[in-house]
Amino acid sequence: MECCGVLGGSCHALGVQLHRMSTLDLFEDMPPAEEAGQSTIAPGAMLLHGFSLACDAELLQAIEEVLKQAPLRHMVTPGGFTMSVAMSNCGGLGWVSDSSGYRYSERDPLSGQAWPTMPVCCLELAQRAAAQSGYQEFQPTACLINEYVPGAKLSLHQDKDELNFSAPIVSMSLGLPATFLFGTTQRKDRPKRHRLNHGDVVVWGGPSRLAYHGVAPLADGVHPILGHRRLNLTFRCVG
Ligand SMILES: [Mn+2]
Repeated sequence: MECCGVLGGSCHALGVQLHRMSTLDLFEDMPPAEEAGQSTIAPGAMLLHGFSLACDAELLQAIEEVLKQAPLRHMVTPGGFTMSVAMSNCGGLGWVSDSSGYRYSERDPLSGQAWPTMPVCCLELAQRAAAQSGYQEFQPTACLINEYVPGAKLSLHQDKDELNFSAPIVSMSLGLPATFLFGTTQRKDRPKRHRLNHGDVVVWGGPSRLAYHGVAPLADGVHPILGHRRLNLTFRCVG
């Protein structure tokens, strides 16, 4: 079940040259010792520090392959706004937004084809993160891929386009750090702010499944692997 990839090859779609990584680069990505482990950010919501670090190269290569088939694109909200976050999907279902609303679709509207298969290393890592957070037998059917560039943000919202609220949501952060806003199920409650670093995974379910959450505008910076970007993979069981 371990998915530690070999550091080889290059990710052209992501502009990543993984073969340039050295052992030193890997250690630079390690969180300081006091941040290791996991913390509860709300009832039923865990932040797993550095959980995906051991297989970040394999994850990124797998996502590169997905994005060759289903490129990142800026979707339009039902209200007519173009989202600052670029998105794509893999898995049986993909989240889409257009003038007619938000929904899950079996097909990529750009190509008319099924979304790419969810890579096994991504699926297994999501399942391990869920189990580590107390959610056994997580079976995600959708993986949304979000790309943030400096300034991109996601306003406070609930994830409620799924039919199944008993399954948790698993969210993996790669690249530039972000400020994650995580509140309660009440919009009026001010959300807490959590820094998400490359390799961090957040899992929320149970009493926090419908918590309001969002991402503050991404600060500029340079990540050693992803440059001026942050990638976020979000795994959901839709129905
Ligand atoms: Mn969300």
